[in-house]
Amino acid sequence: MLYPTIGIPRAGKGIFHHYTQFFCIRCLQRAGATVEVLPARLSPDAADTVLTRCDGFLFSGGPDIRPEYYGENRLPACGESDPERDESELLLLRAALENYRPLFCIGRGMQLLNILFGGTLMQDMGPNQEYRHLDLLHHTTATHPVDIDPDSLLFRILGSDTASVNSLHHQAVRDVGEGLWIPADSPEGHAEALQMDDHPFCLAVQWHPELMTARTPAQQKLFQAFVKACRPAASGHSSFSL
Ligand SMILES: [Mn+2]
Repeated sequence: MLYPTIGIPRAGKGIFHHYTQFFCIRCLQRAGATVEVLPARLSPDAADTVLTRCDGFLFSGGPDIRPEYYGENRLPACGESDPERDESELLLLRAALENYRPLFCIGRGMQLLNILFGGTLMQDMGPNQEYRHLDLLHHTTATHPVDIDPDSLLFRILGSDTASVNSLHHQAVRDVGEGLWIPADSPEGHAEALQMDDHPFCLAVQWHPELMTARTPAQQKLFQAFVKACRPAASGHSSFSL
């Protein structure tokens, strides 16, 4: 199939989350995908139906995930959550993993992946950062560097062991989920990407490539690689090559 169908759960509340999702959809379409925006509330049966229609899934940015999902009480600095979106997306992400669908997890999506594998988050990174990780004003600009592991999927896609990325997060990975590892980090050592090796294609980044492509065209390569992995002829839903 020339134009794979990629499912993206609807952003739900928050105008900025809709804004970032719009850019995700545009980047996927430019990479040659048909995008299906999925209902924000999915029942298990609806998730099964969606799996038959979609070749891959993109989990986009959004509100803080309920800390109860990683065994913590909510701290005052944790942002408001959308419990229904948390539940729906965890259900769909689990189903997509079990069915070997290619995945692209951005921002909140990366944190969701970590939690699904038993990882935890810092509920708030606090004000004392060497680099400002919540920099909404410069959301289209590369504001902090990341180091990229030469053995990672990210390195294969970007062709470089460094990158400069935007940063729109106040939470970060604390404990990495079992089966995941950190292929890219910030100078202070915060996880800026996650990788799981036991899956056809799972790309997870903390930054927002969808907002960067105008100024930093190389970030569009992430969408191209993902869409390529979603073509059934290329992936067979079981393996892929770049
Ligand atoms: Mn960052």
